[in-house]
Amino acid sequence: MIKAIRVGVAVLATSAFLAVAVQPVQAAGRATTGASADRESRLGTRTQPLRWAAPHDLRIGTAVAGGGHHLEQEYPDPFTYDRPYRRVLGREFNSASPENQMKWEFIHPERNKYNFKPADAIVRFARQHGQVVRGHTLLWHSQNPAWLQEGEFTKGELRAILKEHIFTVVGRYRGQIHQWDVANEIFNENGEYRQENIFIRELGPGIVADAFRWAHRADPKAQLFLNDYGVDWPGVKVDAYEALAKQLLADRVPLHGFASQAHLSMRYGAPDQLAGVLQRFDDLGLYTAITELDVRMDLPEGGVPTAEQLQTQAAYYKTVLDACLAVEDCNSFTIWGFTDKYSWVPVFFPSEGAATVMWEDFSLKPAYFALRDTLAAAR
Ligand code: 9MR
Repeated sequence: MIKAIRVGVAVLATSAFLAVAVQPVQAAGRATTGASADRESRLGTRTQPLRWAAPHDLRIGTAVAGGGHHLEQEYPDPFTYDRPYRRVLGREFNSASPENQMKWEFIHPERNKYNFKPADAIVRFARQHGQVVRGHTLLWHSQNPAWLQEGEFTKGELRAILKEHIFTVVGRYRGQIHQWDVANEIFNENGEYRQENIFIRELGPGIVADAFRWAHRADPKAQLFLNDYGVDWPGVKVDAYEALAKQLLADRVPLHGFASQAHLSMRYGAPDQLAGVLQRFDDLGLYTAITELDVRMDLPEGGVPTAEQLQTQAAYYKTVLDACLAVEDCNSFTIWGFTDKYSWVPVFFPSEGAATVMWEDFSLKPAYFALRDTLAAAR
């Protein structure tokens, strides 16, 4: 009964908010300063935040901007000085993923030097705001420091370097990390191990199991994940992950979860088979998660998405959330940044953008309301 009442309220709210949400686009283009956008932002602050709309067993997260190649010139580290950004971050989410601050390049810039400050700040902020943290990432082919990528190491040295890194970084945040993306993007689209990954290339794929074992010893409570993009539809890449997960579990390696990043483009259709993909890993007894969702679109001339594009985007966001909600142990749902102000998308995909759920001034897009109302209805 109580559930029915809640759902009823959510439905009423949906239609009212969708009407408001579309308004700034039609009335004032991007409307970063328009009156309607202001009104919408204020409405947004008064409505139930995403984290409170969500079912209790599902964490709602975002990437915390900072350190990215797309940010370093203009915005050295928005998390530290953009107060409206911090307010929304604290209000809306109960999980935080450092977008770059825990990657090797940032946290381990020299062989014998770690830089924990930016990651520490996020972990502290998260604690103060009742948020968990997703650690990202330990074994990846990208954003590694030159000393590592270009160094001349024996196999033994390289293995020792990885082990030391994992024990140091995971150990520092022991007990404070909900989930670690231990292995990130380790397969190519054809399901073969990615040879660009220095550890896999030099040490062989068995290093993946070692990374999980070391991470588990360093923080026995953290849930340890495989994480990748391009796994939203069934295919050889998903098959490769399923085979690996089965093997790791058979070998009693501490693997706890499989995650789809879900970087989506409206060019390719909404991932309507994602629930089935996640279910395959749930069936193995693993947690599943959505870790980096964003939905980019081709921007029309002038750069302002149409109302129709925004509705389509909202439907994509909802499709991904629905998939997670449909799978029993999908326990974490993270969007890769919540505002276009700091999104990585336009830098990496120059003709696309508007990929997040809020405009640059934090006013809310239809995608935000689609998430909020879908969460409320599932609660
Ligand atoms: O959002 C991140 C951006 O700031 C970095 O410049 C970029 C460098 O590769 O990485 C972005 O985050 C990636 C994430 O760590 C792993 N999955 C893909 C994400 C988007 O590229």
